[in-house]
Amino acid sequence: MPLVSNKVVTIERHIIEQEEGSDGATGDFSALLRDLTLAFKIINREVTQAGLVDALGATGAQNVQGEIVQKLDAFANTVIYRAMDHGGHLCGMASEEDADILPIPDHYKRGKYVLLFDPLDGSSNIDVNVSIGTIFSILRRVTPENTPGTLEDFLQPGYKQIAAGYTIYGPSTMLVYTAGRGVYGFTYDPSVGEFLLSHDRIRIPAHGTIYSVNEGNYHKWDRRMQAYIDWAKSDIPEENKKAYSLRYIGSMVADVHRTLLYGGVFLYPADIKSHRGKLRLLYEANPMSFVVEQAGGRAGDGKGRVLEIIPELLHQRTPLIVGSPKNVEEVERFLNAD
Ligand code: P6P
Repeated sequence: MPLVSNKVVTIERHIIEQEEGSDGATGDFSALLRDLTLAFKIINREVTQAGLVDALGATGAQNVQGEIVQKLDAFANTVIYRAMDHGGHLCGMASEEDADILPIPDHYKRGKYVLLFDPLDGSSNIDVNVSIGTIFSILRRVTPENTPGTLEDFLQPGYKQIAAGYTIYGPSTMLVYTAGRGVYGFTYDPSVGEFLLSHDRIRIPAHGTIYSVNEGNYHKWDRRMQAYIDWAKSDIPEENKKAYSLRYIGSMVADVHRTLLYGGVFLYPADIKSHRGKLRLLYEANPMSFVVEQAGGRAGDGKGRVLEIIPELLHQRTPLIVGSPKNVEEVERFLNAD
């Protein structure tokens, strides 16, 4: 992916240029994304300093998922809510960390969008300095304007998203997003405090030789998924196929980001313990699927397209197979075999 070299394009400038090109743009959406990038800058500062201050470790509390809440999870959750509650663009929010939807305080104007987010995905890796990330998804409300957002505004299929993306806090911090007109990557330059366009119109390779899955769950998978994994890791001369490489970080944002740039496939299948898999549909699978599809990739749950799943619950989970189109087709060929 050629880095943008001769222009300094901040994400603010990029969003405005994108808006100028789209009909019906009101500037509302660009203001919303600007507020969101402020939250990412604050989270980035805390994440990069976590080892130096008492920000590592757990809070001792559990979230709605029954997972131990890390201090940085709670911090990121609060930062995003406070950055977004007063801008007048949202009528509600939903977070992985909270059981119910988060209302906009009555004294603030309510807008025409809802925001769903996983404030710090992969947070179990925080204490060992592995890349983690924030995932976000934006939908247009479907209930009457100027009223509090309701669950109906959130339980929409992923193809209704108007924007989605993630920020990965790694060796460098990058924001990757799509608003349905291609995928763009912005690398954070802390010396100027700006996200600068570094990956213009990201396209996922048509095929890759990396598969990314937690093979520790192999014995819990359906035999068809086991057959795919056995095939993926094998040299098959008669098919002119070399063994694929396994790369698994255990932080979805990092694994999907690598898949987006290098190609291949990331999988979190259903298993005999978790019939719907582990990943959440609304604020993990849907936003990542939107980004990968916009980059020319595919995203399925083993039966169909992730973005066409009709949600029933805010925190429902889904199996996920996402990546290069040819790699996802390879998996689906095994899952649909007799
Ligand atoms: P496992 C992190 O907790 C997460 O939600 C995703 O970021 C990641 O892909 C997955 O769980 C890892 O789960 O079961 O392989 O440790």
